[in-house]
Amino acid sequence: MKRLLSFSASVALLAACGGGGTSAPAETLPTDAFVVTAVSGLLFDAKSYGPITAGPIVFGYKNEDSIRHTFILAKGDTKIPNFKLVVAKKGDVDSGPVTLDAGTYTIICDVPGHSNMKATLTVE
Ligand SMILES: [Cu+2]
Repeated sequence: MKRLLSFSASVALLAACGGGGTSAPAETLPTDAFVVTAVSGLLFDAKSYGPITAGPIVFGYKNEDSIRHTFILAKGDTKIPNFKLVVAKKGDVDSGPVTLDAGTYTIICDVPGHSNMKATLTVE
């Protein structure tokens, strides 16, 4: 019995240490997230997204490019406060909740030089 216990403890330890070499476990996207992907060529994977329903929503952000990208929402010239997703490298994901009123939003990446990374999000 004692042997069995220590065996499973070391398996758990191995599993926890497996993979990337970082101490934090890899983040995964919530299954209910609305996912936007950054792709090569300083682009999002679509020019427009939605329509989605107004209210609380969880966004997921996925990086299929090799450089850092961010995900910010703006309505007109006003950025939605306290909401920013960051994916630093290929394969990274980030997610977070935000509550949106109906309207047309712009999805922006604010990394310097990425000013043409823009897409439209329709909320109704
Ligand atoms: Cu970018």
